[in-house]
Amino acid sequence: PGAELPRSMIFHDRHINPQIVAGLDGSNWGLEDYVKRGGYEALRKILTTGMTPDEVIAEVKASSLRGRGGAGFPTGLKWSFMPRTLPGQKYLVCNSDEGEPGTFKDRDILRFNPHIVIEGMAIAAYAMGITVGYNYIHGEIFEIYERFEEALEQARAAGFLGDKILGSEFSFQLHAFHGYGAYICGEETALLESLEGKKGQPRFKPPFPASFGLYGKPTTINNTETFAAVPWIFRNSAQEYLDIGVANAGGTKLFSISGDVELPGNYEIPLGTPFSKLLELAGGMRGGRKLKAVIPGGSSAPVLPAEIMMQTNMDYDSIAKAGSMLGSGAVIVMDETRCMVKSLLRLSYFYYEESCGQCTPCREGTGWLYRMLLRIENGQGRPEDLDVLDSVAHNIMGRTICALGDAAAMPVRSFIKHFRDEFAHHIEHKSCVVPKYL
Ligand code: L3W
Ligand code: SF4
Repeated sequence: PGAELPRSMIFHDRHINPQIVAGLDGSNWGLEDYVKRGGYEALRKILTTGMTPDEVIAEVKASSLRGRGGAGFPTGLKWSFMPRTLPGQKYLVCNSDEGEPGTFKDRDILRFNPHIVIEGMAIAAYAMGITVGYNYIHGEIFEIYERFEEALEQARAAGFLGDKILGSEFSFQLHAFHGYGAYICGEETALLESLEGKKGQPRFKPPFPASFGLYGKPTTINNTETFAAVPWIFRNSAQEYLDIGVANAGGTKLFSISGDVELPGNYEIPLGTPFSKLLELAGGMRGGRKLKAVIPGGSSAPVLPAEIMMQTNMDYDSIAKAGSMLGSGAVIVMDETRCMVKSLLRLSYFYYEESCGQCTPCREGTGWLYRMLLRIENGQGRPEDLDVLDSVAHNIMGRTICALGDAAAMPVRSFIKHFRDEFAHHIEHKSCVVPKYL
């Protein structure tokens, strides 16, 4: 499917589904195969042609690459925040602590193509005058961590990492760090705390990591997929990258599709591709059922009804205009058999469990949301509950240290906004609007 789309930058095939993933038996992830695919050419080009760090940052800016971890922040701009000429230690960190429900792209990049992340990080380190980096890998995925360690050894032995890389004056030491498996450690400042060996709790921002990061030193943190996108830009050009996507968001993006589709999996497609095309790539709706709703950007993003999604393109601005977020690109597809109360209850339980407990609105509010939804699901809902739910969610938003508070509130507000009748039916009739066997 999708043969007319441009070729993948990250995988051999743009269209990764469980069959293709199974076909990649893991034997071609190593250095030799990566180099055969053109790997480390971008780093070599930069170091041997005398491209300056400023030129590297300018090229990333021109590509309109935006952060793939959830916020979509412009990568070149973030790199330019690093006070490069300031004396003292600076750090580069890769956020591979993928924990957002519905998201499973970074683990596949690290599983099938770890060197592309190493090359992207080395280029970033050169651009920002950084000599030490860490890849913080989600604590529940052991084999990825082990593979990354192996890839690091290969890169060091071949002179792509370490002192005086490829005979240049540039040195970069990169290390893998196995995280603790808590969702909150994916929040950038909690990740830094955790990397320092402390409890993974978010810090107040500002100061941003660009000025006060790891061990209080200037630090740049990017997502795994963001680093993985960098080598292609330099092997080809910023303009070509930009041309693939849309005006202010260049390139392709990996979408992790889960839920009620025939072929759940990771799909790499150009930003701006219509959602309907993505659904088609994923084999369409499972069993030919009707599409009911989609969470387009991981569980923190507001849910959208089918009518809106089918008219929307998969890029940051289009999804924002439709009322949601592209987030990390995790597309959760729900068909007509899904109960919206039960789905929201499941999501709310997640945030209630994962709240780190530092701020009252999040610590208490996520529990209130969960318990009220449980009451409705169990047939004990009260008529005023929907307004109370919305008001609790409203009062969490913008009043917490990190984005987890908003992430817990946004699904609640959007589910009630778009599917209020279904919630009201649960409360009034103490039963689900979805027939048990469709
Ligand atoms: C220096 C400034 N740096 C912003 C940096 C900042 C960060 C980046 C974006 O949340 C979202 C969240 C989740 N000087 C700066 C500056 N920065 N202004 O730019 O910052 P921000 O605050 O917009 O976002 P964030 O705190 O990084 C991330 C959403 O992503 N999300 C979460 C996904 C989770 C995963 C996962 O598990 N892998 O992806 C999904 O939608 O809700 O809104 O680096 O330092 N003036
Ligand atoms: Fe912790 Fe929640 Fe506050 Fe974030 S918003 S710091 S997860 S209590």
